[in-house]
Amino acid sequence: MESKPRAVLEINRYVNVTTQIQYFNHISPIEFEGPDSTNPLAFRYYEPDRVVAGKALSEHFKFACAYWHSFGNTGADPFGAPTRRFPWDDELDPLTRARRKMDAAFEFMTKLGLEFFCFHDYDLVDEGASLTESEQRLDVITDYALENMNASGIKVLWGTANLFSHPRYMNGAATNPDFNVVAYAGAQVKQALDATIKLGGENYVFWGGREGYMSLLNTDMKREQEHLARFLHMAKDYARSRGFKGTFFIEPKPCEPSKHQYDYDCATVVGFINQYDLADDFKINVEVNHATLSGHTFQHELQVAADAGMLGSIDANRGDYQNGWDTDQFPNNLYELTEAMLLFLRAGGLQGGGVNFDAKLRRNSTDLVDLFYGHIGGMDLFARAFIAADKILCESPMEEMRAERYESFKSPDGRQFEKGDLSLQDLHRLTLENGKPAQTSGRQELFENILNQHL
Ligand code: XUL
Ligand code: CO
Repeated sequence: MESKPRAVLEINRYVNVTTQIQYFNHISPIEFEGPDSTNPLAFRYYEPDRVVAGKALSEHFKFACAYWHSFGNTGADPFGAPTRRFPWDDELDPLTRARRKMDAAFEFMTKLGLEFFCFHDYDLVDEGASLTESEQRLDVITDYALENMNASGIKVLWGTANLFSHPRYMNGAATNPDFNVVAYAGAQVKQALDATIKLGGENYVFWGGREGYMSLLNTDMKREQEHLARFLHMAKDYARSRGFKGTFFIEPKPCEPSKHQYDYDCATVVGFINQYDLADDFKINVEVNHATLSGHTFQHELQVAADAGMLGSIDANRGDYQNGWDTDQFPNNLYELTEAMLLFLRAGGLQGGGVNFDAKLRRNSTDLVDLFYGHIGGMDLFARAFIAADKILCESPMEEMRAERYESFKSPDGRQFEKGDLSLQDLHRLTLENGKPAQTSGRQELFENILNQHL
């Protein structure tokens, strides 16, 4: 590959061009050193330019940094105060604080070779006292973001609006029973769409943390879901009228913070998108920990989205099998991710999106360098799993073994069944003619062994 996706690693970007401020000055750019490297600040598997399955790894993944976790998560939890004090948070003025945070973000992404980021409106800058003040702040900070993006080559994978933190959304945003709150949410989405479009964002996400209910006793569910659909149409129509060509993603999650969220899982969202005539513009952003919270595997959710032609993007992280909440840890399970990458490859990759590390450091990981370890581990794991999955598909008998299980549908009767040319009476007649079916092993252990042998 001649083109260098990591051209962003220009030495003058280690110090912010305008401010000369450096936050990660003890850390050099992270390079690929191969599996034998003992350097904890190097990639062992992620070689951005390496071509696998016809494309450079960096193009398959489009790795993105989640602005809210990496530069906003202080380690606070419901039982304890923050454990991390980010140096940029020492600034008292909100716009200065936002600029310093952005300096840190661009220095971090440049050193790591992350070519994309994702943001909520109020990750970029604190919400103002009024909508107008928020809008003014966003205007200023998006100008500054553009300067940094132009200097570094880093792009926006997707933008979104935070419609869940402010108390005004305690009863929902687009699904709030109070029309005035619905209108406020609309105003905020307009603003977030304007910011995303200004920054050349490739996609726009809707995650509805408060779009659900705490109790059905006080909720008109059908009406709320119709409001949500109406709201999404309005957002889409507005963005299209402003020239936005990207894809909208809905990000399913079953619960937390609501007791029940309307975008419960991929199957629910596929149904919603189709029912409300949103399929031309909307696809799905599948998050690993949201999948496990809904009682499915990540692999299952990828498969459901892919089968509906809606596999848009991935929020990469992992949950904890003993805990019932969204722990958002960095990915580290090679076996499971390889299984997921088999589906990713079979689906032909993501439609418009990328792999966004919606993952946060543990509360007791308190150094800035820990941010590097988390992302290096995640990027390396994706590369390693992807390379293994490609080998399994190209070199192992797995695909043939899978196809073989359906071989009988190649018989004349099997073909007729698939075409819809047989009736239930035909199945009755055929069974009388053919007798008892022979027992055929599903060979699950062998499939699992083949996967394991390629790790
Ligand atoms: C919450 C979550 C969000 C979305 C964006 O669980 O995943 O961060 O990704 O709003
Ligand atoms: Co997410």
